[in-house]
Amino acid sequence: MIAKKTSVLVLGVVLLAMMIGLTFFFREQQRNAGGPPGASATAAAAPARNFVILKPGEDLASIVRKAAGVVPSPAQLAWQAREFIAFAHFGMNTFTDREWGLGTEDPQLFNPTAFDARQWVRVFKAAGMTALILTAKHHDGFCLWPSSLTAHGVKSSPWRAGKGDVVGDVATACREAGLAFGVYLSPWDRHEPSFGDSPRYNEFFRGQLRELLTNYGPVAEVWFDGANGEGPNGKKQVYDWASFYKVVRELQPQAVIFGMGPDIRWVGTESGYGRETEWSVVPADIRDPAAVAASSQPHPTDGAFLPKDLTEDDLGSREKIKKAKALIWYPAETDVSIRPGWFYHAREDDQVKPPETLLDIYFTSAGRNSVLLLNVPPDRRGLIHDADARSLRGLRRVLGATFGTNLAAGAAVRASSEAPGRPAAAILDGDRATAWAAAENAETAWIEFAWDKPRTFDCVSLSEDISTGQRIEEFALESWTGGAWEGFAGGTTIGAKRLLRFPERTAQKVRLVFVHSRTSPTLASFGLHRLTR
Ligand code: FUL
Repeated sequence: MIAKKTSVLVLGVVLLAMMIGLTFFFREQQRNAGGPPGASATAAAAPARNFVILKPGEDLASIVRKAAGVVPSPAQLAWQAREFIAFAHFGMNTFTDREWGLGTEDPQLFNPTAFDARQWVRVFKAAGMTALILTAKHHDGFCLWPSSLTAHGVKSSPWRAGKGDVVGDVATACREAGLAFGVYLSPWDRHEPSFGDSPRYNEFFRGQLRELLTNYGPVAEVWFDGANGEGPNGKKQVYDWASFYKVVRELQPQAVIFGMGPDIRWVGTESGYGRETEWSVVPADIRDPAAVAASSQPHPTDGAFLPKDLTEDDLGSREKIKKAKALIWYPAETDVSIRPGWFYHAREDDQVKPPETLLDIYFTSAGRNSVLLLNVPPDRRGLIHDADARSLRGLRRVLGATFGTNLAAGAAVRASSEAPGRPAAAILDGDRATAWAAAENAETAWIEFAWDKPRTFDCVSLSEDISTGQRIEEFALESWTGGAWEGFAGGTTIGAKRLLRFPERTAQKVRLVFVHSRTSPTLASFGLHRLTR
């Protein structure tokens, strides 16, 4: 009896010692991480940042915790919420029927007959798009605004007797309609004589940026294309990227810089079909401008992409981050055109992607933790062609009918655990700003939804609370069917939004299981839907 009591006592002491040890270990981990492993730790830990430096030889558990502590900057968070953005390729190529102009085109050719930026914006807004990025200058160097630095642009065209300003009209139309406005300014310029004369062209480019970022109100996104070749004199340009970023930060601090830039990453394909597993936290070397250029530069002979990181299937798994020197929040934008080309060509009027294809693309871009940047090129009149507008209306109809109603609403929600102030009920309150989080350091968890009557659905929508980082590595969906839990769908990453489609299912209880998470999983929203065409 005494021996038994003693062994119970010894066991108790050992367990207590282990708990103290573990708590100490986790505290240490937290301190080393320089960021919070869980929301409740935020106040005590170093302020959350959108990057973290790793130590040489750091162990994987520590790296994973650090990865979970990397969060988007306020500008990146605002960009992510835009979800569906319009891209408008319009310029000299519209009138020459080319995709890449040579830079030698006569400005007299630019003459839209019925230009109306408000019509573009009406079409885009009705489609549910929240922003518009305009090609202020494509590779041919023709400027859609009256730049004081070159004569090659609208000011030398017959359009509005050289007094027109496409950038100005589009920026105003966006502002009036409440759409964010962004500019694409091609670094590669096949017209500008100073191109290739590196310091001179860098100054010229900074000057153009200054014009665009000073004269047209707030700019939400600056798009730096990776395509790059020789200038008119055959010389290669060495860009001073850091100085370009400085101009953007100084003049439009709220803007994000895409592509050949530090804030937003090219998803790695122009098909519209993003990767299944999309991490917004990736090794920092992916952002190196030389690497980005190598990825996005189509090969001169075969049109294939050079084999470089951005096009790989896996950018941010444990395998990838364990070899990194630093990790950054660098989320993906998926650019794709509604037509085969980026610019308008009358011969492609019957090749506009139908609503069905656009819907697929929406599911595999916005629905895979990315922002969808859909290009809809205005025609030679300077209007969005009816074929494109029709397709966008079709898409909107399906999206509205499908996602307008959340069949999960009204459920009784239960979770395996809750962090203080982060209740499960927040998932269904319709407010993305409130979220559930599992108890601190719970790397697995579940949430159960139960209704008074069965629900029939064939699609699910999930959002992590990315303001506290991206954490979920694998999840599964189960329904209570025939007296047992039965799996019917699942995936890896969730991030800002994850959409899944599956064969129709009817259930009165659904369980969402977080199989692996980098630290306590969070969920801002859960939706069950029925695809309605
Ligand atoms: C590419 C460019 O070369 C295309 O013309 C287009 O602008 C696309 C969005 O990016 O790199």
